[in-house]
Amino acid sequence: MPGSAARSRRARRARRRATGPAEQPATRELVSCSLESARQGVLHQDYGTAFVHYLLVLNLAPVLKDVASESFRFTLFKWASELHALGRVQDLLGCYEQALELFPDDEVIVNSMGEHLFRMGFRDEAAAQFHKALKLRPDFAEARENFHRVSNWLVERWHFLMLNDHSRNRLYQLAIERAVRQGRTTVLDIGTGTGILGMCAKKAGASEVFACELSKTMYELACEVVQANGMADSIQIVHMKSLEMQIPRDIPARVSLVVTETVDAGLLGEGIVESLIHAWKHLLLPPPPESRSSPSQTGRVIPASATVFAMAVECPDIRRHHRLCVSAVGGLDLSAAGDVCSPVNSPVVSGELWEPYSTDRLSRLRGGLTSLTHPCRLMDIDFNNLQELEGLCSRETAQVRVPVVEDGVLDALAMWFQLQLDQENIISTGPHEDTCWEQAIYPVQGPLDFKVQRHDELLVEVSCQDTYLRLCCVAVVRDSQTFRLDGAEGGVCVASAVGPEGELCSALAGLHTHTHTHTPPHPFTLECSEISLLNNLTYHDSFRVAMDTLLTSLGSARGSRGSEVAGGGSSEPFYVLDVSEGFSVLSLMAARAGLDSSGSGSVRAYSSVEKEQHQDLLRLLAHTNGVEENALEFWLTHVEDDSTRLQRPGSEKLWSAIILDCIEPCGLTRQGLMEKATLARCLLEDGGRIFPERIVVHGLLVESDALLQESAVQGVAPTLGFNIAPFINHFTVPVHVFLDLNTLVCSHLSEPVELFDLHLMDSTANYTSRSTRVRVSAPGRVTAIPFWYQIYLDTDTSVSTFCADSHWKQAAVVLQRPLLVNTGDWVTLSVHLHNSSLSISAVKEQRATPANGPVKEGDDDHAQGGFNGDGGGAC
Ligand code: 44T
Repeated sequence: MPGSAARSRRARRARRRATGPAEQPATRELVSCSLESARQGVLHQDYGTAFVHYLLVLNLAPVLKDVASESFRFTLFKWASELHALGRVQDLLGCYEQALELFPDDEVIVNSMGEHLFRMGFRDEAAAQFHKALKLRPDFAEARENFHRVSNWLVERWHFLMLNDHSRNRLYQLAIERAVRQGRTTVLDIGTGTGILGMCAKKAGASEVFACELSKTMYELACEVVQANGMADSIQIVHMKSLEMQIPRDIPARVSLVVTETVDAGLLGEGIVESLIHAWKHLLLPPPPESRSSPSQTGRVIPASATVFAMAVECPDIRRHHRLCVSAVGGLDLSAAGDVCSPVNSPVVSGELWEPYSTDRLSRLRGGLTSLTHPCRLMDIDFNNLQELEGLCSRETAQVRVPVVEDGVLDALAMWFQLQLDQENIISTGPHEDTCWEQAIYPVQGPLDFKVQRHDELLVEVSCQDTYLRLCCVAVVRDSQTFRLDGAEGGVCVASAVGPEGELCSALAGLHTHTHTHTPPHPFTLECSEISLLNNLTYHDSFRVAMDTLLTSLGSARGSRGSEVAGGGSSEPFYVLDVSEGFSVLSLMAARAGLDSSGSGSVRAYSSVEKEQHQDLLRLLAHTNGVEENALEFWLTHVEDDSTRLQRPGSEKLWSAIILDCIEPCGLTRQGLMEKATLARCLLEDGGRIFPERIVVHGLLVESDALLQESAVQGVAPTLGFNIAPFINHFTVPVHVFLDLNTLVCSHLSEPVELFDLHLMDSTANYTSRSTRVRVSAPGRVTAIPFWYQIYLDTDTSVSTFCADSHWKQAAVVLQRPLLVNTGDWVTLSVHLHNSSLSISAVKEQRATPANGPVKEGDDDHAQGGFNGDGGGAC
């Protein structure tokens, strides 16, 4: 956090001392004048002036703190939001620092400062504020919700998975014990996380253990854990990236063993090659020469090496997230969009460094997959060989031929690896292993109507670029002819080819000859969730139906009004606003619907799509769909304030329809949704609508160990004998997002039930709490309540966020203390709405005494979970 405050704080203290006690008459006079100025400031909404005067008053006369605290807070929040809008970040933080000097224990100010820090991207600092606010008042719901939100960012969920993976923990422990036994007793743990591997080394008898961790939150957590395990004096942890470590500043001398698990699903994405090159050059003793020398005088790395495997797959679920699979949606022809691609397989993304793969568990992909090749060993990497590591970064791309064994659409290369920790202990992240690991998925771009065939060969290029391992299927070899998939020179075959080659040829030629007049030099890039949204036919078709219905009804209403007034139809267009986040074609669909609905009038569509490339794509689609330029406008971009965003230009005019984007792809309602709906309602013309008009939340009871594993370190047994769980479990969040309920390993303990209604059109129908009784249909442990939404565009048209081609994932409240239930039991699910955020709790009803009503079985038997998005969802 900006640490500029110390000097001004000293100056303020000095000023305060010089001013003298508040009892002096001159001071009293000043205090009362200033207090009056502060009040006037508030009255005239001059919050900057008011804030300065309040500061003066409360510094001079602290006795007034009690009476003035409310107005002071109000002034602070108002002034802070003005400073925020003006981008005066330093001033804003300065105000909060001054406020906290006066009210260091005011949890509301502390929490609010955290919210500003979070918005500015200072996540660690924000977390510290939320944590502090919670310590000050443990039942402070907003601070708790904020803490959960930031926890998701700070402590990634895989930390829980890794700590719950006993076999992985044990294998690392065995390898470390072996190395220490052999005499490698000075150890550095790179990327220590919770400190577990460093503690293993110490416990195994290492004489000196050092550790580094680049995440501040994880570093602090590691310090806490190491202390709690009585090793604070024997493990020295530094908060830095290993690449910045120096001898003797950070560690006294070179070590004989580096242990690290800085590997992601794509093996190299956490920068292990770079870290180990640096470690070999600066932190490790030299490797053992051919002739055996004492292990204490030489260096070694755990893991010793890795072997990379890959196979080609056909998988509709991967396809719909990375390629445009439909040629039209909701009456719009999309063919002009060309080869839309996701950032993951985009050839160029302006200046940004994207991981060239996404990650998922192959076994959990919706609809399964078909293996088109056998798993193929692509490369070996020796982490104990500096020359090899250096060569990897500079080495030319390696090419591997992989035989196709099954016919199918080539959607992706899936990759995993084996980590040889040492000669005896091996971890595999393969799809058939029972581990916590996901696999890396490299989507392949190519024509959708083209299938690879048995006896084809794939040419796969393997390289190491920007710390990532890149796999690219560059060509298909069929009957000794090579057909390039990457558009490289000399690849596309002659047009006269016939038979199977002809088919392949024309498909590939099609890939490279998308020469629409407007096609840009590079394909359009959309987020995976935006591509799967475009592929969601049901969603767009439903909108089309609802939009047509609305335009027809508005048209006929106007017609009858027009005939009363002027004796004819109205030429005033319908104004439709789409405030969807990210890329959306709904505005264009509305404009297009205006063209189709003869007689009902034309539509002026307003899109809030922000990115230039997205606007270009919409303009292009407008053009190819016959929508005139002036029928589609872009605006509302860069406006923070919703009330301004929703106001139509020429504000006496009103909207015929406002399309709100209610549910984030991760499965949560958008923040501020109900407030936005309230604003939107006031801006509608007579008979106008908000889309959707209503959202119904559904949920069910399930038993799922998989979800528990991701949410907290399970069980009471210490992890490898260490006390870690209580510390990391502090970052447990009650709501899980981005679930795929279709493939989640779980058993259903009840039928789905309706849990809550959100009325966006009819404010009078809204309520804040609702309880629903759910009958248990199978015995088990209720560990989670997954939930999803039925989105009603109007009374007759709805879409579910839990359907086959949904671009939405689902979310679930996870109960850390499961409810033990039997068939026929009743569980009461209570949902509460607060600030557009829903929270859910589950209580088992006691069987024997139904007359007593629901009984809570201890504190944690009710799940507390705010489920509301934070806008940070990613594919
Ligand atoms: N997750 C895999 C990736 N670090 C593991 O800050 C497997 C994902 C995964 N510290 C599901 C399942 C799984 N110097 O805390 C992190 C990171 C830190 C460093 C100091 C460095 N050079 C680095 C590099 C990274 O190391 C810790 C572990 S990284 C492990 C990544 C369970 N989804």
